[in-house]
Amino acid sequence: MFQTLIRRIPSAAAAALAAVTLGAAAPAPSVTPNIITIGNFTFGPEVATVPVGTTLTWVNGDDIPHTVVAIDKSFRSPVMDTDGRFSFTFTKAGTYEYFCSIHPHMTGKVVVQAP
Ligand SMILES: [Cu+2]
Repeated sequence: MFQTLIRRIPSAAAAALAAVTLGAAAPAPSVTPNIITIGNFTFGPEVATVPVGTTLTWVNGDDIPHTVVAIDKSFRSPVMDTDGRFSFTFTKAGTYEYFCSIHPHMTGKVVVQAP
């Protein structure tokens, strides 16, 4: 009887510890790569909605050079060849419309939301 009780204590303590550990676990951080792919003369997604502080990376998947230029001049990439990348961190809320300066009919938009 006494020994049975002793044997139960460690498992009960372990269960309690496991419960505490699980309860304290932080939610997994978002690992979404914030990538806008340029393909077939199109930005994908054409409209990206992100929170303030997000870094977006454009990747040129076309066999043709492209650029990313904000209409309000807040960012401007160099010419990106195939697989070229350009990143920009959005520190202010707002709507940022952009286009490719080589092919101005290519347009996209980033909506940056305040926290
Ligand atoms: Cu282009």
